[in-house]
Amino acid sequence: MSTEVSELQKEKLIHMFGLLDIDGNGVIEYDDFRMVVDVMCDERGWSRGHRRRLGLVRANKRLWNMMAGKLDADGDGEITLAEWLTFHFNAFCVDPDIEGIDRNLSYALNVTAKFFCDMLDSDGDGQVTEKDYVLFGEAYQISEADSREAFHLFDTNNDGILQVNEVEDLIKEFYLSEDEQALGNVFFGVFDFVD
Ligand SMILES: [Ca+2]
Ligand SMILES: [Ca+2]
Ligand SMILES: [Ca+2]
Ligand SMILES: [Ca+2]
Repeated sequence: MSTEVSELQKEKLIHMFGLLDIDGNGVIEYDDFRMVVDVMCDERGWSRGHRRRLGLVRANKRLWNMMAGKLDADGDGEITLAEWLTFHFNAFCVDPDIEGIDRNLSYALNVTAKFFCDMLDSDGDGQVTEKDYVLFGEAYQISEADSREAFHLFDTNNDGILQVNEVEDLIKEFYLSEDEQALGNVFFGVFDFVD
């Protein structure tokens, strides 16, 4: 990482913002997060009172509170693209050689990665299957073909499974890598990167 935000990182952040803004109203709010959890749980047939559904809803609230606390600079309950980029740009501009990865960002990343893994690993056995990943993609409006193609790229040992720690690494790579070839870049769907 450098002290500058690369174009690739900027493109990825803008892509991620659009992805998280599920209802497409131009801001990220709690409703966007809630909708994804509802879609995932409905697809899995988990009723409102299902143990894992309740767990996900709780984790989702925690994630939202953390995100709102760090990213919603004016505290109006919505994260705008400007707020989103400002937080990440500031975090990326801390020189990791001197200060290590920015503490706010590394905390946010860990919580975010953990949450996505909880959503992906439906039975909590520490493994994510292709089906889990396709379902997750559907909730974020990523096409099944793209999800399947990406999964096969990620599944480097071809056993049809991603371990949760592999998934966490891919998610962190998505946020942090400046390498255009990094696998994690397509974890949240293929996006057009124009150099
Ligand atoms: Ca929204
Ligand atoms: Ca705001
Ligand atoms: Ca699993
Ligand atoms: Ca594997």
